[in-house]
Amino acid sequence: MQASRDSIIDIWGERSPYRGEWPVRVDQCTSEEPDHWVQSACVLCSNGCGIDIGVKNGRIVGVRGRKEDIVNFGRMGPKGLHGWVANNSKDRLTKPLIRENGKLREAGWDEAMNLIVQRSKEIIEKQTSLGIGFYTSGQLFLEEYYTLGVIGKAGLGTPHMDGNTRLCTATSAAALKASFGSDGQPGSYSDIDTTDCVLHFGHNIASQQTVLWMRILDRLAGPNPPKVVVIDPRETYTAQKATVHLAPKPGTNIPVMNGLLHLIITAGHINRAYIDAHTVGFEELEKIVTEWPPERVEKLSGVPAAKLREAARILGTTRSLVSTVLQGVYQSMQATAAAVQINNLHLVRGLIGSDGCGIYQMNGQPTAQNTRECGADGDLPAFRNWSNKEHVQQLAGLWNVELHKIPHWSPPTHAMQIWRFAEAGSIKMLWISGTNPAVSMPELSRIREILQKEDLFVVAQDAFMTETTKFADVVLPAAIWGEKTGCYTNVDRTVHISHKAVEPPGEARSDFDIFIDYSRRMGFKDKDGADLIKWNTPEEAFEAWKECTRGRPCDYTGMSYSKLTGGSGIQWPCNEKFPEGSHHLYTDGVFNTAADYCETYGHDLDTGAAVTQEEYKAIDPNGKAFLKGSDYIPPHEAPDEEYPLWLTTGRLVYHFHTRTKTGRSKELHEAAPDGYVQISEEDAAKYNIAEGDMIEVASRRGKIVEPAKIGGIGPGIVFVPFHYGYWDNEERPRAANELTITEWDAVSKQPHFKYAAVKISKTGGILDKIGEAIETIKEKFKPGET
Ligand SMILES: Nc1nc2c(c(=O)[nH]1)N[C@H]1C(S)=C(S)[C@@H](COP(=O)(O)OP(=O)(O)OC[C@H]3O[C@@H](n4cnc5c(=O)[nH]c(N)nc54)[C@H](O)[C@@H]3O)O[C@H]1N2
Ligand SMILES: Nc1nc2c(c(=O)[nH]1)N[C@H]1C(S)=C(S)[C@@H](COP(=O)(O)OP(=O)(O)OC[C@H]3O[C@@H](n4cnc5c(=O)[nH]c(N)nc54)[C@H](O)[C@@H]3O)O[C@H]1N2
Ligand code: SF4
Ligand SMILES: [Mo]
Repeated sequence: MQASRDSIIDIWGERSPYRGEWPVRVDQCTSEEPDHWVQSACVLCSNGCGIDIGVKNGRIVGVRGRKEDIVNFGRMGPKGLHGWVANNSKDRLTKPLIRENGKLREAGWDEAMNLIVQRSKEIIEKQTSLGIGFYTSGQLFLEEYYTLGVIGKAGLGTPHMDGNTRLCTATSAAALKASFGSDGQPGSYSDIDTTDCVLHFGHNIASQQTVLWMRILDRLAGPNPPKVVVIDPRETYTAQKATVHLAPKPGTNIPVMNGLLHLIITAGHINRAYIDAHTVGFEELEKIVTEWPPERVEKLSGVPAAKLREAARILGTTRSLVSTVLQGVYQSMQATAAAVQINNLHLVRGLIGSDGCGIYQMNGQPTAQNTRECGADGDLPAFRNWSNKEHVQQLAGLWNVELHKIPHWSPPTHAMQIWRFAEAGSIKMLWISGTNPAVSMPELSRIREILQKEDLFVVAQDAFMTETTKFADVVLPAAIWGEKTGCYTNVDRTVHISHKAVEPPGEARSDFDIFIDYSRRMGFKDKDGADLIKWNTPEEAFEAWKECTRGRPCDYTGMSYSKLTGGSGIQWPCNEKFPEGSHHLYTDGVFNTAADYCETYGHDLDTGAAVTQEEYKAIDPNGKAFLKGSDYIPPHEAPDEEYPLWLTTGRLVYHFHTRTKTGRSKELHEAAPDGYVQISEEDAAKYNIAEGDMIEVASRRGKIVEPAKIGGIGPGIVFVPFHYGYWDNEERPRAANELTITEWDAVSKQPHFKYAAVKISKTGGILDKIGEAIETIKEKFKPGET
């Protein structure tokens, strides 16, 4: 590989100290000199870096950052620089597979699709389309989600459609809706260029959004650097740069946030005029947080009162603030309630809608925003409200179908419930696309059992043979990034186009083509007998999508394929009023909460009970933001005598999820070849464990065996990266989700991957043959380097 730096060792590259305008630095990694470059964006995290794909002789041979892109100004991180090699990997799926006599065999597209259609029709005949469920991704393209969303809602009429975004950033959407009336990030990455303070809440940004972290590192190296507050139980790379690092016990985010808000309010560090003019609910919020003096917070969370005070002083006095929130909140106890407290912090201080003031209820996956926008998850397209009949009618008009065709008698089924219905037998066909639940869902023994059920017909659409496709009845080979054209939207609403650079391998087809093929074979029509799906190309789908967004918060009507091509990505809303897109939402302090406009009528943050349309109309905030408090609820499972330790799980800088892409890059694989269990020095001594010892971690649901990594974490807490499953190593149980719990947040329905009670023990030197891998881990991961 020829690269502008060795990003495995030098993760973030050279500093460009600045304040104001982030300088350009073009990062690149190629295996050969490309004969041409094709415009794209990276699909290995939600940061959405603008990149070009290098092509030679019809093959991808490298990538480089786009210097004109407002997201990255040319920069790339290790995953982006190396992950592309997976496209060329020899073990790509190239033909459909069908299960026959218990074994998968190759089949033609006609045979595979006809089988899916035949099964669909049989199920519909017996039990209506309620027997069919879809479990999709945060990694397909906008045009694919919209097509799938229309098929599910107006073709089949099933409410059972959701994505792995439920595991990922359902809480982001829920928190934004709860405070501001609709999804959509208020801020812009450009806020980092001038802000005085950054807060990372349950977000290891240094590892997980490496390029955004470069922007912060460059600010830290420049004039008037921002203060950095980090709330994370582990001493992550991010925490190492913190002005103040609060390390709460897992599941205690609410006490910490209530404590911070209490100190800020009692010190008088609030913007009363903003609160009065633009919010509702301050008194109730104040009442709840008053119960949380620092000493009480310390008792529950372990965060020293003095440190909490220091953080409150910084957050209470800063003149601008950028906050990021991610899985340490979204996948932990009281997820939505805790994420909402960040919105509250910005609202009570009036730090929103202007330069330097951004809230990023972060996304994780590159296209998660589009799953939510397009209605391929449990939302209606373009942030419409399923319990507002007029919104549903708008969609019926747009798609030219009867209102009753679109399921809106109850909330769309969330993923955890879809899996439950499959388990219970009422869902008979589950179509999985672009996700690997046999590694990424909680409580894997249960997921494997469901996937293997005799009476569940499983379709899995992927580029590789995975732990999930292994169990499918039909496997469809998917074309992926670089092999198809489409758009996607990153955290700060920047929309990028990714052009097709090369042909997919063998007979692999894009998800877009597969979904349209299904629709045609099923004969889905509108009410005049015309084809329901009226588009044949991604560009036509994009044009249809634009119409769907007209007048909604995520207005794309001012964009086009040609406008997105040639320069930078563009931030929505982009329409007549904002032809070049918009950096900020809510600049005028008017939020999307009006009863006829909002995406939700809201929920009780503690119980998840829905507010009805009548109740909402009675209190219509009509443009004011909600301040919503919440009191502490203890985690559903906590350490006890039998399982005395907290488990938490997460990520490493070098791998993306179940490693289907990053595990196929030699550089990334060798940088982090195996999983591990991170424990504190205190626990290592207590259990007589040395670095690299194989240890067993057991919960009530399963067990894994992993080498020990000591340090960088508090006593009583165990951390396991969740990347490692079985496609490349079946020797021992090692997937973190063997241990995790089937529980979810009351409001967002996002599962709780961030805590469970476990016990650990030494395995007594078995499995020595992977000693070499352990040596590499010891070398690569010094304590704290996570
Ligand atoms: N390298 C890499 N980057 C990625 C990904 C990847 O797989 N690899 N995936 C992408 C995706 S889809 C996502 S969703 C994001 C996720 O990005 P992050 O949310 O940053 O990743 P995690 O490691 O899951 O969790 C973040 C932190 O939460 C902390 N944590 C655990 N429990 C608690 C708690 O109770 N409270 C608090 N405050 N913190 C807690 C953990 O110690 C961890 O450091 O990353 C994206 N970027
Ligand atoms: N314990 C624990 N579990 C977790 C988490 C955690 O922090 N801890 N995090 C959760 C989060 S935030 C996430 S996002 C999930 C991620 O979990 P998954 O979604 O299961 O992870 P991926 O490995 O990204 O799976 C994506 C699959 O899609 C395939 N793919 C890629 N591109 C395309 C395409 O264009 N078309 C098709 N059809 N397939 C494609 C890839 O080969 C891969 O198999 O894991 C969740 N699970
Ligand atoms: S920060 Fe995310 S989007 Fe940017 S290069 Fe890295 S993985 Fe890709
Ligand atoms: Mo995610």
